[in-house]
Amino acid sequence: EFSDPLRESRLKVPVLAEALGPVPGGYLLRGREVRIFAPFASKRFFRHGWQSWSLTTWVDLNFPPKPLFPEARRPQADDPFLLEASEWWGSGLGALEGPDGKVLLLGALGVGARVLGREDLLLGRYAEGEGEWFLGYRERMEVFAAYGRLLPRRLSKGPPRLWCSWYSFYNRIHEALLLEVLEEVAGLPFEVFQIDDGWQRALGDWEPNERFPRGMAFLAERIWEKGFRAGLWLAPFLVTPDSPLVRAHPEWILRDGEGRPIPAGFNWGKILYALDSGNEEVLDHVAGLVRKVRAWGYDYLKLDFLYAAALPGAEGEVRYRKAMERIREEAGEAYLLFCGAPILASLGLADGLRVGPDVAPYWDNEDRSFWLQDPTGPGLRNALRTTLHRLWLRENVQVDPDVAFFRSRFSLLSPEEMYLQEAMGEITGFKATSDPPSWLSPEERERLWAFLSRDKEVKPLGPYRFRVGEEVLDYAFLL
Ligand code: 9PG
Repeated sequence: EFSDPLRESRLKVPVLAEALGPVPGGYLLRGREVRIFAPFASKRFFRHGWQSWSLTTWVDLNFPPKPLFPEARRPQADDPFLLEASEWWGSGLGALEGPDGKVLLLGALGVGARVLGREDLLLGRYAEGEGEWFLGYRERMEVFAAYGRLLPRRLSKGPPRLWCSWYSFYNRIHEALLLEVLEEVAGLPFEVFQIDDGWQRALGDWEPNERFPRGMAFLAERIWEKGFRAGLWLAPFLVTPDSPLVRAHPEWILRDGEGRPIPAGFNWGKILYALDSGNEEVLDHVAGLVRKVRAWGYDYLKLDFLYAAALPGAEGEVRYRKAMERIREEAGEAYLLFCGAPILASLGLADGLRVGPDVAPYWDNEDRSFWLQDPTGPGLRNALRTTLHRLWLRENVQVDPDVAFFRSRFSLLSPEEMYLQEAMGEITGFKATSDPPSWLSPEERERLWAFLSRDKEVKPLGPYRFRVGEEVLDYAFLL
């Protein structure tokens, strides 16, 4: 079928799809595969990465995507299909820039879709079954907003202000250390004290290790006593080949047609496997885990490496969504922060959603970003770039730009760099840090106090420019 759905924007765009009719800001299409023939040659494609850490930015169509190394890390960097392709594909949506600066956007309304971008073509395809699509041609911010209005929403009240153990102590946490920090943060207006990776015995063995001799319920109680909600990190669908769970239930591992485990990445010096989120016993196990940590007293759960539940990629998103619906049900009113999570398939279920790679107390790791061609590694530049291109999701979910740094101690960041991340906390409303107050100078402590206790007025001046309080910030230089 051939139609002209964008007549009102005076752009004649041939479309190969079933046309459903106009919606605010654009047009609705239907089909397993849809083709949009742009009547112009665009130099740039909006490439949307699959999960939290995946590259999301405008890419130059004159240069094909570069392979990411080492290969073993690809499953945790993006939808593996996107990284193997020789052309630019995005996850769920894609867009081209028109000659007048407006943006032609094609976005799936269902889960499990990919979009190919060429200078004069957007090709959308659902990995399985068919579904609906939004098509619009508008000013950049308007067209993304129009698309977002058609996606699921879950807007919980008041994005949290939290202390997270990861970006200071990484997995070297222990009970005495956390109790010490808890004393230090007690005077500050945090809401959540979140324990990150390092408390568990092993992936798949979610009991406290020997560094937490009095157990996790004990710590949760101390946290509540100080007036905070207790938060805990989990990677519920991830295991390593030596996890006790793998020995007990080899049939729970996600495998390909030949029975080989599907690679889920490489981290903590080990190769990673995924639990099969389509297996009812796995879902019972994960639901039991959520019930257990809730009973310990944790009502803020950081659910990490969630892409594992959707592997091998877009094909797994329907299964992922069903699994996460089950977790949402089990978690009740607990705040769920999804991390390393397929973005579009998480909307409507997550309270908070990490929308970029990890920050770090440095700007960029060039060994990784340049030589290994990996834009998903920790570092402030990578984190800010992808977060900036996902701010349009603010109307659908609380977007987490990751923690801000206030410390000059143990950090390579300049004050200007730190401020870019602090302001992102104001822009998103999601305010977190890992700095223990004892690492801060009196001025830095004052700054953290101000960050937590009042919200600055934020006014978007363009896609990368914001007025934050009295200052104007322009992030365009880092793209
Ligand atoms: C704990 C951390 C923190 C952090 C999460 C996640 O190899 N990787 O690609 C990779 C990406 C992110 C990552 C770890 C490894 O960090 O984002 O906040 O919770 O896990 O291990």
